[in-house]
Amino acid sequence: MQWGDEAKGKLVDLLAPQFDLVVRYQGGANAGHTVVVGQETYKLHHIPSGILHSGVQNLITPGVVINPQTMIEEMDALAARGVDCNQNLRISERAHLVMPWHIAEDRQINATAVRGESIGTTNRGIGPCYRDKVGRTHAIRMTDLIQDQRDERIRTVAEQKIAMLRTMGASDEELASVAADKVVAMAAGWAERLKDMIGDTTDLLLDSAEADKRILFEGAQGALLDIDHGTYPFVTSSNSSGVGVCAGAGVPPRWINTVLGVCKAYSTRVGGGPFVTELEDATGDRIRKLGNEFGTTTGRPRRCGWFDAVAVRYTARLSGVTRLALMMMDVLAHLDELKVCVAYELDGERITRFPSHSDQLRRCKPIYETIPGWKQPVDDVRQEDEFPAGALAYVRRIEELVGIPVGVLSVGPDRAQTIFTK
Ligand code: 2SA
Ligand code: MG
Repeated sequence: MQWGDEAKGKLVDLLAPQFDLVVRYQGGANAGHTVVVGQETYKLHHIPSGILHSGVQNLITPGVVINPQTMIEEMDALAARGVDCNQNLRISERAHLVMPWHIAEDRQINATAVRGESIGTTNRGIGPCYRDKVGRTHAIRMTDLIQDQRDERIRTVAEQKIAMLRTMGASDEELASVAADKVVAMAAGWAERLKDMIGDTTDLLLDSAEADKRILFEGAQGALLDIDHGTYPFVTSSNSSGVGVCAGAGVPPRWINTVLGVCKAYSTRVGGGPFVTELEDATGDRIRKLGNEFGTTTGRPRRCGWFDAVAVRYTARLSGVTRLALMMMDVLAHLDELKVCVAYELDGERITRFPSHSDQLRRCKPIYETIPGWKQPVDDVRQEDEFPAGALAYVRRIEELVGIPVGVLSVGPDRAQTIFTK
């Protein structure tokens, strides 16, 4: 519901046993989904967070962009810990490949100031890959990897990309990393390793929906990073809000009946762009420390701030959320006083609508309501009635402001630290 890192991975892992399929539908290796099982921590980037359950089929569908090298490394790391992806992971032949040149191009994007600020991407080649997908002339899809013309196709694109990168001022080292011979050889290895997993996930998904199988769609990043509906241009390059499910996965809207909107009990953002409730002070530092707010993929410190009900009300409505999951309640338990943003002041006017222009959003000042902290740890809470009254008052106020009931509360990273309320 916010800018990502709300702990979707934890919830997907927890809910997965109730489903037949877990489906990733957008984003790529920019995602960082953390799943904690007892003493073990798994950091997933490409692979759906249902992978730890052997009875669940995991799909990577057309809307995802795949870096095969990263994906194979992730599969190997899981295999070393006893998780076998060969049986229960399927990859769409329609999904696009993040190629080495996309990573080089991403660095150039980050070196460019957009409206006075760098977007601060994850450098995973996401934007350039989606750009080529939409542009069509330089794209390479999973299906190309297993066709006879693979080498020829890669060679043609590599040569054009090298010429382009040269004009963009890429270093010799960067140019060497995308040399045609090198990439052709790498692609042969990827094809060999992945060929048995590549297939028509759209057909499989439609068959599953028609057979009344239970399907869980796992979003990546956050709704405010959505390319069409987020804080453009400080967004990712895919539809990372709820509206992205259908196009990315390849399912018609009629099959979606429940939408769980995952949000933190406060806000974080990593990368550039406006952030109305940001705390650039000791309280922000405190939240970062208590919540261990550092990027899963890049290790970057996350910007921290108060819960923004204007923003979450917007994304909850946009995504058709039926229940909210309020995560990281344990972090707020340490603070004396909490604030929730109930409206913005824009150029002297009070608004509750989320502005579409990043410059307008930058000018917005938060209008806060102060709520007393409950100052009591909640890590050991296992039922709703065990929460301190102050914590429940906070939850009720968020429900009112966002207009959606909270159905899940999380008090820590462990599976057991999750309370289902309604
Ligand atoms: P990109 O790389 O083109 O998608 O970056 C564009 C913007 O999207 C943000 N973005 C993210 N924000 C939060 N979490 C993400 N995943 C990682 C994590 C991030 C990390 O889980 O921690 O490790 O830094 C993610 N992926 C993309 C990004 O910061 C840009 O603002
Ligand atoms: Mg994350």
